[in-house]
Amino acid sequence: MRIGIICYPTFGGSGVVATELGIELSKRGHHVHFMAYKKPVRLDTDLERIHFHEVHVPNYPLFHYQPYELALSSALVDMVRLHKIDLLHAHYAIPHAYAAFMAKQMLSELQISTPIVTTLHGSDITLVGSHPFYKPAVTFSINNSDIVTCVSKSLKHDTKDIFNVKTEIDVVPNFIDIQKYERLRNTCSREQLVKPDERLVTHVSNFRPVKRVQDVLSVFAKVNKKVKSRLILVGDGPDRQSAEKYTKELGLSDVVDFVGKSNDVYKILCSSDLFLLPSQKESFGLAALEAMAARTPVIATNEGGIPEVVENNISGILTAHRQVDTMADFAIELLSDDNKLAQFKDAAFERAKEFDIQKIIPSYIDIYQKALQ
Ligand code: GMT
Repeated sequence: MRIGIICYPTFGGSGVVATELGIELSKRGHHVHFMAYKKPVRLDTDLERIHFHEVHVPNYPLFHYQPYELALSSALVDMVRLHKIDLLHAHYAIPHAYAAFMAKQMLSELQISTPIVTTLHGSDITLVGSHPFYKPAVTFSINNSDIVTCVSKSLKHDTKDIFNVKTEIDVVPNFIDIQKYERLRNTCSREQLVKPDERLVTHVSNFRPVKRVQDVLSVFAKVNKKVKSRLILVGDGPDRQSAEKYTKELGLSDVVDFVGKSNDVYKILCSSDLFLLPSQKESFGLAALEAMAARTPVIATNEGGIPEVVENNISGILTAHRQVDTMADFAIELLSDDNKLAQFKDAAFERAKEFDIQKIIPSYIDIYQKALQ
């Protein structure tokens, strides 16, 4: 197949999932054409059958907002025609599913039929998409996709709850390449990050308010009083500055590192003893799954799709959100008990294996074939 993937090129989970999906499809002999305003951060364009097309939006002074959707839908039409693309897979409803629909309409005037598969990722539904300014367009985009998928049962439920959805929604969970994690295992060097008697706690996110980075620090402050430990926060976003300020106020600057955006989180995750994800809402929690694939148990909230990924009291511990004290107590208990921690680490990895890319990809291939019929 010749598949066009439209995604965000940033560190967010939707872009990562789209990229890893495309790479695996290319390994299986499909031609994958990515379309985004920048090369996706995890995309290696030297790979065989992988192509990247950058969407340019000409800057015209008349426009207060440059019309990205227009440029994207025009670029999609060109790409489909030039590369004989069989179908378009839009990751994130806004504006990708909408632009894909416009392209499909333009192509149908040229007697070219281009099915659209849309994957909803979470914030496009629960946070941004449900805003009254976007809701009609998102509803329209969902209802006019040939096939719609969601990354968790919880997100499917939310989508049906928020929008007047007429299309069936398939749940296809996110995935990780477990073999890659296994291969990287002997490159892990914990001693570079922590002293032998220290525990390492980690958080990875885009520092948006929904991630509750402040709770990460509050939990860690309590943990650090009882357990010799360090905290590494990976990522960047609107709450980073206030988080750094809060770290100073807590007097934790010597044991907390903000390392910014990174494409190489594995080397931190594989050295970690605990991953914290106290999000207020999370449709799936790919960051937690990546931590588990690196054998790191997770303390998270039981919000959204997280319980579909992390099994409470087995591969991690789940609490209601804002329960900083409870999270800290669980973290102290886990980090103070070598046997229990080892058990949780093994369980986290076992759970991650269930989301191996090899198990999930066939669902997407079936969906593509169904869309093409
Ligand atoms: O979490 C974010 O803020 C980024 C966002 C994205 O679109 O990249 O993540 C969403 O999609 C990920 C991949 O499917 C999921 O793992 C995240 O849980 C989801 N984020 C939210 O629902 C807040």
